[in-house]
Amino acid sequence: MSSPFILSAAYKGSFASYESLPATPFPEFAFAGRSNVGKSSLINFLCNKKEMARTSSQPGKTQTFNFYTINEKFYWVDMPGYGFAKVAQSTRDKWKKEMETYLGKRGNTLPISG
Ligand SMILES: Nc1nc2c(ncn2[C@@H]2O[C@H](COP(=O)(O)OP(=O)(O)OP(=O)(O)O)[C@@H](O)[C@H]2O)c(=O)[nH]1
Ligand SMILES: [Mg+2]
Repeated sequence: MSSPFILSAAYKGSFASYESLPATPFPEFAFAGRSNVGKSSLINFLCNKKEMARTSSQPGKTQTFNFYTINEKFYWVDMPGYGFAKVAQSTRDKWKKEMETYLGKRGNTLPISG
């Protein structure tokens, strides 16, 4: 890994709903934004890994909360696209609800140290 900041990065798991998220020991940083803006591509770029986060030219690729363990110290959370993914309106509505719940309710854990 060539970044001086990202020393390790590994896929942790995918979770379909806020309720299904596990308790985690690390702080979490979520990547949110319009569908197809490049959230998953940015994660791969920052980690210098081509295919850790799955990407697509079609909006609507990321459909779950996808967790990546960074530096064994925190998580990055790749979220579904906000707004106009090419999926059913009911699915977009569900993602909106799940993401807003996540952003509003997910608790902080320990601060980063070391
Ligand atoms: N030209 C250009 N295109 C890029 C670059 N990085 C990503 N892309 C393209 O931009 C699009 C973004 O795809 P994703 O990274 O899957 O976008 P996303 O925001 O995760 O999308 P969702 O998962 O649908 O919310 C893809 O077509 C990528 O190939 C870049 O540096 N340059
Ligand atoms: Mg994505």
